[in-house]
Amino acid sequence: SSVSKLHRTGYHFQPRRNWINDPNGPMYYNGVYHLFYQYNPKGAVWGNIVWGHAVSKDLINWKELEPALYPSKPFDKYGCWSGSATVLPGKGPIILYTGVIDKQSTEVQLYAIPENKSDPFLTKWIKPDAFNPIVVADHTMNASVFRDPTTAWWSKDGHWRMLIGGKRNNRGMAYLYRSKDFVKWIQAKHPIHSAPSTGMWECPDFYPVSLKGTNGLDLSMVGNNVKHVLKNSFDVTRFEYYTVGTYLKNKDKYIPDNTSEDGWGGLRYDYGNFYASKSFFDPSKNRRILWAWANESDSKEDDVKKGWAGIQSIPRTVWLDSGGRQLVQWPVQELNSLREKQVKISNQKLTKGHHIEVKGITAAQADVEVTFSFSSLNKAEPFDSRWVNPQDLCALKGSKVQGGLGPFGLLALASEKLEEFTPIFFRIFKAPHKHVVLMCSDARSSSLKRELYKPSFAGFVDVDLANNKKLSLRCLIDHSVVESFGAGGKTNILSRVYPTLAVKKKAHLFVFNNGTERITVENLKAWSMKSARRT
Ligand code: DQQ
Repeated sequence: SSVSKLHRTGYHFQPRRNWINDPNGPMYYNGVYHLFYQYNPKGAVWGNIVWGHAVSKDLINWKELEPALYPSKPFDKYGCWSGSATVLPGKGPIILYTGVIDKQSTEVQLYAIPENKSDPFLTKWIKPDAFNPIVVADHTMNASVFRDPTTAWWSKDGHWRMLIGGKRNNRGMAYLYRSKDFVKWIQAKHPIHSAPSTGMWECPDFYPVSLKGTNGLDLSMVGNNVKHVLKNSFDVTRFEYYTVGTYLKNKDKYIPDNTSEDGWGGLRYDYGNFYASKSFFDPSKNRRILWAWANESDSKEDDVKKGWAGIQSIPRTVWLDSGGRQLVQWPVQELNSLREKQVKISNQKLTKGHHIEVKGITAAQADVEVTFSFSSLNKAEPFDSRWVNPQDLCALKGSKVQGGLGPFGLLALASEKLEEFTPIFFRIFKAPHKHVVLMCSDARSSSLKRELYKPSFAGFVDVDLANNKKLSLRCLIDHSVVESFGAGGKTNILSRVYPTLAVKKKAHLFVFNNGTERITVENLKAWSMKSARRT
């Protein structure tokens, strides 16, 4: 039906129909990228979970295969939940995943191997009975919050190690396990890390990042110029947090740096709709790639009507910022192969209250890169130290609230007369010793439809404007997706929106400024995006 098609994505991954959630076991093997995902083969709501499977040569165009893992054994009778893939040198890939064994949601950890390693798409997977389940919760643990094994890493002491997410009382836990042969696993005495009052840690991810340059590192890589990242998905709020820190190998401990707040209030990959993420190392291009699930923001009833729910983010290359305090992300370069018609704007002045249309592209399916500049910071409004939560601040100071330096940015998925639009913008404040940059993607004005979740997503951007009075923004617009990268990927926000007027050819794109300081659109490039091939 037409409702089902209006908001379907052109180039963000989604299967032909039905529900999806977490990305699972992403990997590169024998020249092929594999993406598995939590999938309900029977409908557009969560349930009957199997591992959907798609393969690609370029991370953009995907071929959907039959599910790779589905309940077939007593140990995964009630669901094949999230997990990861590890490519063992010389031996091929192994999947570690969580099986649900009963209606009480008792969770065990399982492994699966390809039936035929030389099948180019690894379509069939087997779950050997001999050692499965490979890990069960011991009597001190809560087996219904014990899941999502990570990719394993190998250490010179001859052991593989991996993490499993969990909770003790209300403490989030990343349990650590060791194995010599990948099938017999022993729990380490202590979790690699835990934090009080954070609730269940779902989908942990743990990996090294280089202190120099943007290259990714294989998991087993440890050395001097390396830090580690630990990310957890907090079941309670459905937000993810990560820290940058040190992995003390001898002690099997991970210690976050004192520049990384640990727990609520910590760093986030994305300040929007981005959950259960997972990264993998791509040896063919020496990069680490990050995927996440972006849930719908419409109602369950809408999803049933559409016949589908859930998409994957654009795969993002991820690396450590040169300051060493945070990560930076950028859409994989392969995405550029979908760029079609291009339009440009340069050196365009924007005085207060002005918006200018970016014409000539398919604004409902586009890629936009823009750099804004301004000549002074003097008009930045005073920052109130009580504004600790950027999302609240964005709700208070939305795009329509006039400011000093900002708000300025883009109006995406806008109807001609602006009855609907999703503004993605910056607003700059002056605190006693620094400037505070707010980046906002405000869904409140995104749709005339009422029964939608329309949050004013926002994050702060850690940039030094004193020497460089510029801010850049990239937006991937895809019918019901606005995926934004601020300041070269330092602060990112994925939002799901469902315009009723600003659809297909009736969608428009504008640049705007609503602050008294004049803003210059130094350089804007926007492209119509082709749809990804889906077979
Ligand atoms: N989704 C899976 C779990 C995981 C959760 C179930 C995170 O394994 O903890 O579909 O979204």
